[in-house]
Amino acid sequence: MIESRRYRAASMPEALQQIKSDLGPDAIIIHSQPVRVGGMFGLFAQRAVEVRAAAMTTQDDLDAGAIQPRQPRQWKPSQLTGDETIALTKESPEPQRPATPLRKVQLEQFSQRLGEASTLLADAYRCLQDEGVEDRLVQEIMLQTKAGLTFESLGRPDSLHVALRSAMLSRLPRRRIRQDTPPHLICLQGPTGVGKTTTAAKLIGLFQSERLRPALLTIDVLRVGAIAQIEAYARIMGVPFAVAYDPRELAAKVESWSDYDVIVVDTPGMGEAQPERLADLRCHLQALPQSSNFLVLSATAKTEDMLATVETFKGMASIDAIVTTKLDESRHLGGLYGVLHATQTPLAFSSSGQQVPEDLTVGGTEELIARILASWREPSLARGVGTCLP
Ligand SMILES: Nc1nc2c(ncn2[C@@H]2O[C@H](COP(=O)(O)OP(=O)(O)OP(=O)(O)O)[C@@H](O)[C@H]2O)c(=O)[nH]1
Ligand SMILES: [Mg+2]
Repeated sequence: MIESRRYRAASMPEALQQIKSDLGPDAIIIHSQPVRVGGMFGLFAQRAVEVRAAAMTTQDDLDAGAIQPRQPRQWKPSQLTGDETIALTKESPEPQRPATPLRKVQLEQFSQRLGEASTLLADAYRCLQDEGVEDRLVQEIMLQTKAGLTFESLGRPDSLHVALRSAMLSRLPRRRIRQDTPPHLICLQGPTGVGKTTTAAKLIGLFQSERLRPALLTIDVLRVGAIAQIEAYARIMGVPFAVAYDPRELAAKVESWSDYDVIVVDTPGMGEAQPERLADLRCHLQALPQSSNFLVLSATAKTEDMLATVETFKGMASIDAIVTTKLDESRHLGGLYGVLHATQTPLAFSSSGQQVPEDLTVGGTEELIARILASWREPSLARGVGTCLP
């Protein structure tokens, strides 16, 4: 939340001191102007400065007392013009030095930059909310973004974009899966219809393009047509293929394929509503303790469903990475970002289309963040907000 308040003080240093103690050291000045207060019939009025300042606040800030709730203090109604203004009284105000023209221009430029920066930050805040990033996470990202800004970068959309992107990136795990040195055994798991089999075929294509020797295994003997579907992919791509009907067969096949660089295992779709399937999968995974388990999640799923799926599959075996599919069909990706953040599980691959093997990206975290931020940059730039000052 952005907290904005108006102050009046005898001098700028006095106002700044009060703002810092009120809104914290990171408060920014949005606007300031000299004013005259008091007097009678236009006579004996004293010079003062009126300042509007803002700071990003979170509930934590309020709870921890970093930002004090608004309180009346040394209130002199005769010196106030607005009920939001906080007047800082002094027995004998120091005479103010008149601003030189150069200082005045600098001050105006500074105020303008701050105004532009707060517009951009507010736009970014709204964009993340609209994309479905959970409120608390939006606040954390915005605070980190603000901390990453320098005076020179204030009000510059490109600099703010960099700070925002790096704040979002830094909140996700950094581990990466390398396509040229993948794990020897990759097991794809997940709910029904998310794209496990299609992803398995895409991975085979990817590893072949790295001149590796992949092989394909399935334990999905439940769905009608499942074996035929994956067998067709194996035939087209010219890789060894096998079906394992029980954990013993699975372990034996993996053992006999130890010469292959990478073995991709496809599994039947399931969720918490199918406890027998989950129990069966657990038995198969126990036969493959060396396997890297990749959970496949469709980006079109609801955030709560994705989180529930992660919990369900974590109960089978540890999840080493997430693979996301159907990015091409999802309009808002903030929920997926939140799942990666909440689970602190790396994104191994991203799929955005049905084309095998083309529509697969290794990793995809940067692309995900770029897509989330795309709707922020466009409206701001279109309105010409945040042009760079000389
Ligand atoms: N648009 C789009 N469709 C995809 C993507 N990945 C897979 N699909 C499609 O999703 C459908 C289901 O894909 P499968 O690979 O059979 O899904 P699965 O998870 O193996 O399904 P089950 O084995 O039945 O649990 C197919 O029509 C795929 O072409 C993707 O990234 N984008
Ligand atoms: Mg399948």
